[in-house]
Amino acid sequence: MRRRDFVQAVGAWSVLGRLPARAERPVPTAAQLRWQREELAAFVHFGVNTFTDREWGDGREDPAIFRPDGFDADAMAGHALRAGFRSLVITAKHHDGFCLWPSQVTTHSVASSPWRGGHGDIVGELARACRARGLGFGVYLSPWDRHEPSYGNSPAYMDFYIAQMEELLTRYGRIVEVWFDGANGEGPNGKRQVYDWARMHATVRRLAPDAVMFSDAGPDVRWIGNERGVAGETCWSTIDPGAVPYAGYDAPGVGEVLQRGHRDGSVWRPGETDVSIRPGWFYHAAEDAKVRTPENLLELYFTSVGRNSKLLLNVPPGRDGRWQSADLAALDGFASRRRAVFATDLARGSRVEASAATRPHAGARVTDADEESYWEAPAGVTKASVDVRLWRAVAANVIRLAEPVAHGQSVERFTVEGMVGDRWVPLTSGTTIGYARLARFERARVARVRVTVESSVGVLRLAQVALHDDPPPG
Ligand code: FUL
Repeated sequence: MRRRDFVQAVGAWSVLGRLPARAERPVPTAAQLRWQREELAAFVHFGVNTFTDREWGDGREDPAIFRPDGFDADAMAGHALRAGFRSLVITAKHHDGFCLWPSQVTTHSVASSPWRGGHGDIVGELARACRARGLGFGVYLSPWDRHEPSYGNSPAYMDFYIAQMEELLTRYGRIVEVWFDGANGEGPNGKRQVYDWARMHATVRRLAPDAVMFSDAGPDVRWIGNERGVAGETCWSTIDPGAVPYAGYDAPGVGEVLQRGHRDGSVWRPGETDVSIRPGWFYHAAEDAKVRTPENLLELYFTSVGRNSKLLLNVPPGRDGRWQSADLAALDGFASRRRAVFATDLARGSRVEASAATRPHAGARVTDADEESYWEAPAGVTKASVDVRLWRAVAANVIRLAEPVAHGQSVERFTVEGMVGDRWVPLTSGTTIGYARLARFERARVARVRVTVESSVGVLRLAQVALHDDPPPG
C-alpha cells in the first residue's frame, strides 16, 4: 500500500462506526483490476470454421482441411501490440471440437492436420509470442463439443473437458483469462450434457489462480449481454449473482441486466464487451469489404471502455493464418484515432478546487499524472464537485472521468459544466462512472470545467478528470 492510501485507509477506519456501507460495497480482486486496466484485448476466432466458411462447425470436419501455411505468431503478437491490445484470447477449441493444440485426449486436433506435418501447435506458438512481447494470453475452451463422442455422457465428458483444461493451463505458462460460453447441446446419445461448473472453476483457480474467468455468469468477469459492442449507459461493475445463476442462463431481460449490472449487487463482476471487427466471428472472404472502419471502432471504444467495460475485439485470421490487410488497416486507423483524441489531456496539471475534501488540495489529484491517486469527499457527503481551473481557455469536446475502482464504484449520477466566457454552461451529464466514463459534447471553449457528482451510493471519490479535443475531420 502506498503511503497516501495508507493514510486514507486509516482515516476510513476511524469513521467506520458511522459509515458501515464503506466496508460493505464490493471491491475488485487484483486480477479483476489488472484485467480492467488493460482496456483492450484481442479475441482470435480461428479453427476449422476458417476453412469451411462456417460460424459453427458440426464436428465432422476433416482435420486435413486445416493448413494455415502463413501462420506467424510473432507477426500477430506484433500487430496486436501496435494496435494497443494488452492481451489476446484464442479459441483453443470452438464448438466443433477441433483443438488448436496437440491434446493428448483426442486426435481431433492440429496433430492430425497437414500443417507443420502434424507437429504444429497454434496455442503454444501464440502463447510464446505474446509472452515475448509482454502481452497477456488467454484461452477460450468451448464446453460444447460437437465432435467428442462422450459429449452428453455427463461425467465422462467432464473428465475429458477437465483434462483438456489442465493441458492448456499447465503447458503454456501464465494464462490471464479463461473464456467460457454457455452453449449447451445434446450429445450423440440424445442426452443434454450437464456441465459441472464448480469443477471447471475450481480447476482454473487451482492451476491459474490469477486468471480471470469470463462467462455470462462470471465468476470473475461477466458478459455485457450483447455482441454489438455496447455496455449499458448505466453500467455497474457490481451485480446480484442470482440474476444470472449459471452460464447460458436465458430469461427475458437478462441481456439488459448484464448490460447494466446492479447498483447494490453483492459481487464485483465487471462487464466484458466482446464484439467482432467483421460481421462474423470467423473469417469469411465475403466479409472482406465489411470490416469496421476506424471511426466505428473508436465509437465502440466509447461505448465499452468509456462505459466502465473492457473491449474484447475479435479479429479473425484468414486461411493463411494471418490477420488480413483490411483488418490491419482498420486497427492502425483505430490506434491513430485514439492517439489523436486522447494523447493530450488539456486538464493535466490544472489547479482544482473541490467543494469538499478529506484533505486540503486533494482536488488536484484528479488532474495529476497518477491515475490511481484520487480526491475523496468527507464521510457521508453524497454530492460534491470539483472545479478544474485550466491554465488557459481551451477548445474541447471529450471528457474522461474515472473513479478509483480499486476502492469500488459509487457514483450514480454526474453533470459536467464548462465556464464559457463568464457563464457556466452544461456540457454533458450521465449516470455511472466506474473505471472510465467517456463522453462527447459539443465543442466549447472553456476556462474551467466543473464536475458535480449529484449522487453517490458509497464514499464519493474521483480519480480523473481529463479533457480532450477530437479535431474536426479534414
Ligand atoms: C458464442 C459462440 O457461440 C460464438 O460462435 C462466438 O464464439 C461467441 C464469441 O460466443 O457463445
